[in-house]
Amino acid sequence: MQRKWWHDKVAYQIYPKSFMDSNGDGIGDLQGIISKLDYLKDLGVDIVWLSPIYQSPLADEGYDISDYYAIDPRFGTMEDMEELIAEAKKRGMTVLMDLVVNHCSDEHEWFQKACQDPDGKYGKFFYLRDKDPDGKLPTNWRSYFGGSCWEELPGTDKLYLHVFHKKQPDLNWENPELREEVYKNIRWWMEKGIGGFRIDAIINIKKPAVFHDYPADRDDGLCTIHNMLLEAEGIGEFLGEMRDKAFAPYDAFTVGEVFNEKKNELPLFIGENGYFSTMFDFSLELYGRSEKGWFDVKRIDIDAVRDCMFGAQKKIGDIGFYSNIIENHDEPRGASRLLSDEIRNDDTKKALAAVYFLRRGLPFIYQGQEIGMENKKIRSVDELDDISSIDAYKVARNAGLTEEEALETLSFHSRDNARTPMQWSNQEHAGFSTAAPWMKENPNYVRINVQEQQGREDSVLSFYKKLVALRKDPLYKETFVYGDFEPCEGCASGVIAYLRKSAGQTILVAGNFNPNGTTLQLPKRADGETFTEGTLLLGNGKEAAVADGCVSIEGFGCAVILLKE
Ligand code: TEU
Ligand code: CA
Repeated sequence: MQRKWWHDKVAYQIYPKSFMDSNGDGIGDLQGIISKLDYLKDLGVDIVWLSPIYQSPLADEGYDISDYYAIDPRFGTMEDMEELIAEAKKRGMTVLMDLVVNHCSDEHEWFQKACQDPDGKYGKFFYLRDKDPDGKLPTNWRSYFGGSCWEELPGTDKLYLHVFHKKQPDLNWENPELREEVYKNIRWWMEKGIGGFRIDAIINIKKPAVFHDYPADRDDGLCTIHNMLLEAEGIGEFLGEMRDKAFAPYDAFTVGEVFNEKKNELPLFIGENGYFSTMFDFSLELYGRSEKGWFDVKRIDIDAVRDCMFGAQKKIGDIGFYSNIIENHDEPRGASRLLSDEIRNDDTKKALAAVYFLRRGLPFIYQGQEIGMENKKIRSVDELDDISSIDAYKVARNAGLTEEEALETLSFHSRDNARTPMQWSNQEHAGFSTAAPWMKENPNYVRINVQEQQGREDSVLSFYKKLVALRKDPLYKETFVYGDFEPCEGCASGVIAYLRKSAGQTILVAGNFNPNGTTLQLPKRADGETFTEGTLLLGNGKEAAVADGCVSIEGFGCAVILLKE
């Protein structure tokens, strides 16, 4: 595999609205981010992905862009952005923008012009259909955020397609003029000195040649959008063109948000000269999902976490590099979702960190994950900000859940869980702002915050720092970055363990998520002998020891052990 500059790096996702507020309006901003660059540097971060900060009505919190060339005043100015890029560069870090081009905002000039003249140039930037006199919609597709995908094009006798919210009209990628506009924008940002992009919802850009209904899967008579995605063929032409015309000339680093690639498409997406540098491994996020809605999602336990993590490693092999995550701005907190109430504590948060982070691939940390931030308790539907949570609440109620049960579901799944303000200190508003934040802080900030963890040797934050440093340590880097991944089979339930191996070096990564101790069998050495000794490279304070081809680990322990060959 061809080696790339980013393979041995560590990435961090910032959700700007909730990261740090510099001017006391309760909204996180670019100057706030700049003020925390040293914190990120200290953590060992190299690549910083910003969720969208472009001009936007914020109907979907920035994933609805009304001007791709402007910064939303709530986040700052273009000068602030240039300063952020420069300040990051000074510290050896690079900034990624979020590329949201499946759709724009209905407040974008293109859409406004399409409303004025649907048959003109900008009408062709969208998917428009004539209204049927009988009111029948062009298709029965359900948008990701609920309800039909079709909405009246204001002031016209037409409808437009939106697979997300109605304020997010889909852009028509079949139109070469639209595609050139996208590439122009990418090049413009690359010229500004960013390192590349995280690419939003990209699989949705290709639609089937003929639009038609699929069998309804809920009482609303609509069907999931996945039907149309499955039928759509030929996304590669668009993605290959975007790579060649926009990314490649700048050697841009790109990470795709790809949920539904088809079988055998992995090499095309992230293999040698793939469409993207890397894409997220979403196997944990996809686990247990139900077409019925969030209320029907299956809870995940540690054995399922292990199966997801190992399955993805097996699938990717050495085709390319996945980007590894346990949470992001669309998901509940990893510590809350992946660790059940009975086993969630600082020790298991560290164990989870070690096992996800040291797999093959590029590790991403989502803001607050490094201090073990958790879900919040949602007590009322009025507290919800996220449009998809509001829909999920309705879906749950329609399916017969009580208000209490529906709120319970949301406390577990809501995207708002990840969007509460970053917990910097135990001061008022979690040190995020001097004013009341746009979204209420999680009350547990008094206990879980950066300030408290910063100087404390055994904090979750200190563990993350050590983890980052270990992956970059010249002594072990080759193994962690490029080494093979070999699962330890036959472990007890609740244990995740694997080996990372390169020529002459074998490192065990193991987490015991049970309250009781466990002993696991190690695979044989390359020479057929058993491992009998090891050196602990990183642990969480619990006992771990190698003897006679086995490793024993105390309850809730984790261990990264260099095995003696
Ligand atoms: O998400 C795309 C997506 O399909 C899923 O994240 C899914 O819609 C979501 O989890 C439902 O709860 C991307 C962005 O990450 C997300 O924040 C945006 O809302 C969406 O695209 C539209 O731009
Ligand atoms: Ca602000």
